[in-house]
Parts: sequence; C-alpha cells; structure tokens
Amino acid sequence: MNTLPKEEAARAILARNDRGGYTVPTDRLYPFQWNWDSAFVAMGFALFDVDRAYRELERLIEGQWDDGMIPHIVFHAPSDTYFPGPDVWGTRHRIPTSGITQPPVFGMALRHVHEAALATGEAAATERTRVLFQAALRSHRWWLTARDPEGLGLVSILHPWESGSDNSPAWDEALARVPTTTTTTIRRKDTGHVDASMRPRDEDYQRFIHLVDTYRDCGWDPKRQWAAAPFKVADVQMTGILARATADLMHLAETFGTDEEKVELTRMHGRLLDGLSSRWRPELSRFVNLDLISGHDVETPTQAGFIPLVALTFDDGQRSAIVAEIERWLDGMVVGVPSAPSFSPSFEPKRYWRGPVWAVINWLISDGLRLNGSADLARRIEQSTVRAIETSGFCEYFDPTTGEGLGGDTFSWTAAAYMALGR
Ligand code: 9YW
Repeated sequence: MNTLPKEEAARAILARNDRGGYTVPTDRLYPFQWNWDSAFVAMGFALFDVDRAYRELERLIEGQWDDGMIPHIVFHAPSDTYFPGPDVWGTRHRIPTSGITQPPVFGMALRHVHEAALATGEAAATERTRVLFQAALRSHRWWLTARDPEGLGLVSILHPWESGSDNSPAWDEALARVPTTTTTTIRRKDTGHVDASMRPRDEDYQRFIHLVDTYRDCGWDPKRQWAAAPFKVADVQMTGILARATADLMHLAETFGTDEEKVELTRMHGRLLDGLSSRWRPELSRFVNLDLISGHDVETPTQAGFIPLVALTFDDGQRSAIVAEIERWLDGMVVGVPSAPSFSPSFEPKRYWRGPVWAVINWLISDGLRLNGSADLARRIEQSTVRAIETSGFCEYFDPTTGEGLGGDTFSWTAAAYMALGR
C-alpha cells in the first residue's frame, strides 16, 4: 500500500479531533459528534486502526433513540462554541442529541469496518459487528416508517440540515415557504469562526430554527412531525445512500442476520431501488428530488442528482449520459465535482453547498462510478481531490474555480477522504 505525502498529517488531524472514542468534525466550529461525518471518519480509521474505527460507530450509537433514529448530532460533552445547542433541541434522550438525522452512511461504514477487521484479524470483530448491525437495522426501519409513511420508496427530509447539504439551492423553493419567525432566539456562532460570506445567510438560519421550533413543539414524535412539516422533500441523495447502506446490510446479514431479517432487508432494498429509479430524468441526465408539499420535481442541479450511482446499476445508455453530465460539470473547474454547476444561476463558488467541492461527496460519486464501470472518471475525481487537499490543506471544502481551501480547517472527514481516495 502506498504511503501518501500527507498521510501523517491526516492521521494527526484525526488524533487532534478525538474527544475520547469519537471525533469532532473540527475544533470549535463543530465541537460535537456528527452522524455522517463519523461514518466517513470510521472508514478512514479502518485503514490503520480498526479498533478505533469501531469505537467511532459505537459512540455514535450511544445517541440512537429508542425509535431507531440516529441523530445528526450527539452532544457528548458541553461546548458553547456552536448554535443550536441541546437546550434549543429540547430532546429527551439520556445523552443530549439533536432531534433530526443525517445521511445513513453508517451501514456502508459498518460493512467497511467489518471487512477491514476480517482482513487484520481483529479478535472482537464479530461481536462488535453483530451489535452494530442490529443498531443499523433499527435505524433503517425508522427511515422507512418515519420518513416514507406513504410507501413511495423514497425517504424525505424534514429539515435541510438532515440532508448534510444545508443551504443547497435544491432547497430554495421549498425553504422559501417556511416562515422566518422563531420562538428561539438565534445566536449564530458559526460566523464568529468562519467568513459570513461563505456560510448560509441569516434568513436561512431563521427558517432552519423555525423548523426546529415546529418539531420540538411536536415532542419529536415522527407522526406529528410528518403531519406538521412545512418542509418535506424526498431526497435522492438520502435515498441513494440508504439504498446502498441497505445493500451493505444485506451482505452483513449473511453472517449476522436471521432469515426474517434477510427477507426484510431484501424487501426494503427493492422498494428503495424502485423509488430511486423513478427519479431518473433522461432529459437532465441525473436524478431529481420530489417536493412533497408542492408535488413538483426539484430540477435545480446539485451534486445530489449523481449520488444514486452508489446504489443503482445503470444500463449503458444511462451510464454514458451521467458520465457526460459529470464531465460537463467538471469542465473549466480546477477541482470538481462542484455541489452546484458553474452554469447554474445559483452557483456561488465559495458559499458552502452552493458550488464548493466536498471531499466526501467525491468519495461517494467516485465509489458509485466505479461500481458502474466508470473507473477512469472515478480515478480522475479522486486524484483531483487528493491534489486539492495536498495543495490547500485539510479544509472543510474547496472553491472549484480555484482549488482554494475554505470553511473550517483541519477537518476530520477531509482527512479520512484523503487517505481513502489517495490509495
Ligand atoms: C451544521 C459537520 C457538518 C456536516 C454537514 C455540513 C455542516 C452544519 O457541518 O453542517 O451546523 O450542522 O453541512 O454536512 O455534517 O461537518
């Protein structure tokens, strides 16, 4: 295995962001454990420390709710450098957590860590995987009951933060219907850590907090939230990741599942693949979200339209169409894949999820391209990500037009992605 020029630095970031078996995304800006960050970080740890990789997932599961939801933030220890903290969420788990979730990369990470454990002969692997497999299965059941009660084969987000792509232009229309009034006083901390012009706007935060107030008033009950939600979007990025994680759980179920669980997972998988396939738009060469409040497709181009690659097997026509579309988005960029393409009116190359490149998104897209037989493009995306990190540092995200590193620095998932994509 090659050693990368910045391998030591990447490991040092993970060590520095370790708070005792879990990793914060970066110091100060994000001082708690975030759900999908930790799943990617666990896959990074699996490359050199399998025990620590399991710990990351185990600590995340300490925050899992009785109904199966894995929250987007677990507040293991207090910090006053982030808003909104536990008092705003007002949830009732024994460890304070947020009340919403994030993309379920967990199941993908679990398979990954388990396979690394088998390869290195980690003694306790079987028992640790068995426990985490059950946690993952419970969370997938939560997804399908709480977030697809109508049986569309697509899971919905009730808050942009759940998507992991907070201020994506994909939410503009749906979010504009959410009032800016809040009962919680907004005290942003993020703009004290990084440049406000690169962050979501104040108005976005008002709507984000309006949603938190609404769901807290529902007592965080999934049925009441579903009924009250002023924002409800069936998300192809979320559904793609869930479908892929379900396939990974099916694989683990061969060893860890009962016959009933195998059947259950196979049904879930089939339902998600059907739902996802229905969102392909040949005229756009990508997948599109469905706004459940308006009933309309969300055609705004964002990276999410390519994420179903991780779950679906494309025919030749679809594959060459999606590859050509990704190439078009890369055209003229120093580093891709941008979270919104430069030809889109919403493109802002430095503002968070409205154009910048995220290493973990490239991780998913290149993984999906490889699964679909497009290894050349996958390799190019991986190499340009690794180059951007080597040139600009382990930043939160990158300006696609210049390669400049932006947002928080010494970022955990960027360090994990560097190690994974560089190999
Ligand atoms: C927030 C931690 C998180 C990521 C999200 C990203 C951002 C901000 O940071 O969220 O306040 O939750 O959008 O994907 O998990 O890195």
